[in-house]
Amino acid sequence: MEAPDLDRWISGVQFWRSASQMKQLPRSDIPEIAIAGRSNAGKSTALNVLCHRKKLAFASKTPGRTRLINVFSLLYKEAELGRLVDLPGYGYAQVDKATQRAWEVELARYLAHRENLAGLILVTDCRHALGPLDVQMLDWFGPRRLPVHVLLTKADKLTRQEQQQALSKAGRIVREQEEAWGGAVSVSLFSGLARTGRDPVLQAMSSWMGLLGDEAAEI
Ligand SMILES: Nc1nc2c(ncn2[C@@H]2O[C@H](COP(=O)(O)OP(=O)(O)OP(=O)(O)O)[C@@H](O)[C@H]2O)c(=O)[nH]1
Ligand SMILES: [Mg+2]
Repeated sequence: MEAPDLDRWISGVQFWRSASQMKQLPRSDIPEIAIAGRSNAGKSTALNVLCHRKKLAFASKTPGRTRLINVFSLLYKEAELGRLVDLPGYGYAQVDKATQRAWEVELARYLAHRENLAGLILVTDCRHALGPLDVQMLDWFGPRRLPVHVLLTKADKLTRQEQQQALSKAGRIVREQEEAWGGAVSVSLFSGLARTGRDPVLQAMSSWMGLLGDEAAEI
């Protein structure tokens, strides 16, 4: 299936608000898609590229740049169809272990309890995809039985053959963990630099938000 409808409505993305702690985010019924991953994995870049924007989310060469939870609204004809949440990365080596751990716990709590979560985009560098911290996040998220899309980013750093190897390896890990991760887990290659690989993730997002049926056709 193509993703032209989503491509149209994703251009209605707008910054909504920032929070330093999950509990500052108000309860909501609007479907929320979280973008999580290791520090420096390429989350903010992926968000910008997915939305066809240059500086919607702040991407940086300095790891740990996203320290706030930044929430974006997906607006279409004044209706808010969903939200995208750009999360600070985990595993940021420049902060002490206790601070790292505190953030991981906070994130785990959000993934486990946020009522309006519709799915998770897990951004992971395709050169060392699905490392232990990523697996831990998915273990925590698994009981929700919500869908996950693993985005193997920085694909431009690999040859075509290596990309395929990375994809197979990630697919293997996902299949091995199927039981624990409950919800549907899809995997695809992506490059923020080359701006490639948008369609599979946009399709996943639109289906999570219930936009692949009549509503999408109408849009
Ligand atoms: N080559 C290449 N570099 C990328 C890609 N995506 C991101 N980067 C680079 O990786 C670095 C980190 O990117 P960000 O998007 O800020 O990563 P992040 O996951 O949001 O990082 P934190 O917010 O610090 O956790 C930047 O220097 C980006 O330019 C990609 O697809 N290919
Ligand atoms: Mg970021």
